[in-house]
Amino acid sequence: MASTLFFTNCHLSPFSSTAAAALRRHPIRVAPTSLRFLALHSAPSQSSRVAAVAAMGTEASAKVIDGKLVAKQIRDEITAEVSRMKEAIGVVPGLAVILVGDRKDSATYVRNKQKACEAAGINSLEAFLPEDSTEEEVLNYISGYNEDPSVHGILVQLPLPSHMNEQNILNAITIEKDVDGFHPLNIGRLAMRDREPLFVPCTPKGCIELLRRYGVSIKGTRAVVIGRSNIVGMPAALLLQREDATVSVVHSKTLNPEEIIRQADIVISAAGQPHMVRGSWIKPGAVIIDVGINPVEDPNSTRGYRLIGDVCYEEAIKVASAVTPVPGGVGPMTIAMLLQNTLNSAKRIHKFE
Ligand code: NAP
Ligand code: LUD
Repeated sequence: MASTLFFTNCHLSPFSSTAAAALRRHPIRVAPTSLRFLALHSAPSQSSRVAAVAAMGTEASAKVIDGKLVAKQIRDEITAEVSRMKEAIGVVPGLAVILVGDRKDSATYVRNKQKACEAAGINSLEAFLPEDSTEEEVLNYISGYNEDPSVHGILVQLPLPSHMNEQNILNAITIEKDVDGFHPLNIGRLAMRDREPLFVPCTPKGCIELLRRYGVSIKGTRAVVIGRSNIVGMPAALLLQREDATVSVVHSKTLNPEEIIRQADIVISAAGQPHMVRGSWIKPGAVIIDVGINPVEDPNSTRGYRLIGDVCYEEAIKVASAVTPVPGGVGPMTIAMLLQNTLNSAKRIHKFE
């Protein structure tokens, strides 16, 4: 888990922007929500349509977007495809994960990925390297996995220890096995018109998939992405733009974040700031995807902390038309998308439709 723990709730959250402080002095009243964006469109399958409608509930209150449920559905679909492929051509998809160091949060995520692979019938290989490993050692593992025909996806869990050059390491993964979608060639293609990346980064892909499975139409909407990191914010903005949203990106130097966020029909927040987005920052009826995972002290929890999002959930649920919870929102989708990318990689390499 990250080293800094905060104690916060919606009212005590440590706001980092001066604009946020100004907003607290002049709170803005919001009208009741509308369900403008929850008409189902081109839902992918009857079962997910049904689940989406069921999870949406009634118009009276905002809907919880159940990432855990959707991720489970996707993992079930993947399990069936993995077994169809194995029966047809005798190939089992393989994912290699490299974890350097002993960060607790990274170890948890890698363990969850490993378990999800096993459950779906995907072969999972792990390299656990000590914190003081050299960059060369990591590069050696990558070239081994690049050459290994039983490996269809390679993931180096981030962040890496500070003595390592992340760019060198991510660039070394062959783009055909770059199931994280972080290789500059994959990101470049994502950014360009009429180009197709081989893989799209899992967390932003999971956000879009949640919107799709909940029937939220993106085309023509105003979307705001909070955060511009290589792994979430930037690719999320590119994906929304590819889906024909008009996209603004808010970052730590943005002067009036809440003013911009309040115009958004869709918000994807990936700032890593506990409960930064208040109810009064949200346009009534907006759809809120909270990527943030922030540990806060909680003496009632066995772990001594719990996880909260970037968005003040209790306030957002009263204003938005739909909100993802933390945990149980985007996190499980990240893992489901990783399995999907790994399966697709194996299918592409073995030309299996
Ligand atoms: P990151 O690399 O630290 O990037 C954070 C981004 O947020 C930066 O672009 C930063 O702006 C911006 N930011 C920071 N404070 C802000 C503020 N007060 N107002 C507006 N923007 C602000 O983090 P990340 O890797 O993208 O992760 C973001 C959060 O998502 C974290 O909580 C992380 O744990 C979580 N996460 C969750 C998943 C999942 O599967 N659910 C996956 C990945 C990450 P600057 O660019 O100006 O510094
Ligand atoms: N590095 C990721 N670093 C961190 N949450 C994840 C993540 C699952 N190369 C690379 O997997 O995609 C990556 N590729 N990331 N992350 C974060 C990021 C990486 C975050 C959360 C979860 C993966 C997850 O399962 C659960 C939830 O939100 O419900 C909670 C899990 C818990 O600790 O209880």
